[in-house]
This record gives sequence, C-alpha cells and structure tokens, in this order.
Amino acid sequence: MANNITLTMIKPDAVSNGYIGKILNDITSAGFSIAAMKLTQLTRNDAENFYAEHKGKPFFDDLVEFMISGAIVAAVLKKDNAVADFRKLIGATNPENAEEGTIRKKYAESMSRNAVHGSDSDTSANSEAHFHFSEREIFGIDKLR
Ligand code: 3AN
Repeated sequence: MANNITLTMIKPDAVSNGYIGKILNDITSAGFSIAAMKLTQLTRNDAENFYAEHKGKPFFDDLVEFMISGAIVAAVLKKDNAVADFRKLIGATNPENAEEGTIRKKYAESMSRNAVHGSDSDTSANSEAHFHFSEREIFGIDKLR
C-alpha cells in the first residue's frame, strides 16, 4: 500500500486520565509522524458506524457508550509498515495480555477501556482516515481515493 498510514484514536479513558501527551510522545518516539490530528467527540451515529463490524457482538453497546462518553484524539500516522508496527506498539486488545512497554500495558484500564485504537489493515486505515478527516486535512500523503 503506497501510503503506509494507520488511524489511531486516543480513547476517552486515556484522554480523561491525562495521557494524551505521553501517548503522543510514545507514538512519535517509535518513529511515526503525524499526518493529521484533532481533538473531537464522536456522536452515537459516528461510533456505531465506525465499529459497524462489531454490531451484534455482546460488547457492542458498551463500546459505543464508552466511545461517546468523552473527548477523543483522532490522528493519521505515517511510517513504513504503519499498520503492523502500530499494532505492535499498542499491544494486545486486553491490556492484561499486552507486552511490557506497550501503550495499552502502560495506559489502558481494561479490555473495553483500552486507551487507543489502531487500524487492523491498510484498507481499514484508508477508510478510517477518511472517516475522521477530509483529504486536505491529511498532510503529505498521496490521494487516498
Ligand atoms: P482492537 O482495537 O485491538 O483492534 P477489536 O477491533 O477486536 O480490537 O475491537 C474493537 C474494540 O472493541 C476494542 N478496542 C475494545 O475496546 C472493544 N472490545 C473488543 N473485544 C472486546 C471484548 N471481548 N469485551 C469488551 N470490549 C471489547
């Protein structure tokens, strides 16, 4: 994939716990550059659409409630092998299983309040980047579509 981007959200738990700066420092220290970023809040409709693949799962309603409960930071990150490298940096979905030093190990509260999102594929990264940002808000990448 030409762009080597991933989409992250610093979730409401990490924002309200005051971890925006520490998490951004971990991200840039790991070699990612920020191609777009904003503090925002998801509507219910936004959260249901963003997590549409999980609709019907037992945790879906709680996930939506949590994701609309406070501010988030959305960002497009750029790096070679961005999707895989970022998922390594954030660690397992459940912070109890996350490796030492990972963002979720350091800052997540639980499986459902797990501090950060990271795209799971290049296709998701491109669509999630456009979910949060218009083309002209994303710096320094080829046209995504
Ligand atoms: P990841 O964020 O590691 O890619 P996904 O895409 O499987 O994980 O799940 C999306 C989000 O849904 C997770 N970040 C987490 O907040 C929540 N989630 C996933 N599985 C569970 C679960 N079994 N119980 C509670 N929350 C979950």
